[in-house]
Amino acid sequence: MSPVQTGTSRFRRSALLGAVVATALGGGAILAACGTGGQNGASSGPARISVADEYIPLPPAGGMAAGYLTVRNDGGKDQLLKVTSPAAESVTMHRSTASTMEQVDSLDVPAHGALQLARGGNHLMIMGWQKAPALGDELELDLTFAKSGTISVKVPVKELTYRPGQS
Ligand SMILES: [Cu+2]
Repeated sequence: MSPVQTGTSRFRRSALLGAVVATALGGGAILAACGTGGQNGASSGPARISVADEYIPLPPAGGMAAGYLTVRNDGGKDQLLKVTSPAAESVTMHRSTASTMEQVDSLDVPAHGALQLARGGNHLMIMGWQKAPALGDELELDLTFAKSGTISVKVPVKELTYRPGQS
């Protein structure tokens, strides 16, 4: 899915180094949890990222939009570092706490798990549209990961009440 093929040998070395550091810090449980059936401990392998359930609820004219998606990972851990869009000036990552939300510089993508950006939780905030989004538009988001490079997704604009799993 990644359009960017990173240099595999350099990549493997840093991934292995990461595993050594994690073990030294007492992260053995991570390896144990992911160790079944993997060659050389699955969590030390490359991240294998894909994006699912992406959508943007229709924003008020010219206004700020939220962006939701799920980053799935069938490999070692990764980190979402940056999101940009050619359709908007600014895309930021936010984490919701009990009563408020805060902008963050990165979001962790767990090994053999998923990073969820969903209503009420982590989300993207998108501002400064080149052109007001309309229902049915597909807006490009470019997600940059620490290990997996940049992945571009076309994100459909949906009704405000949309939930993933509906058509
Ligand atoms: Cu926010």
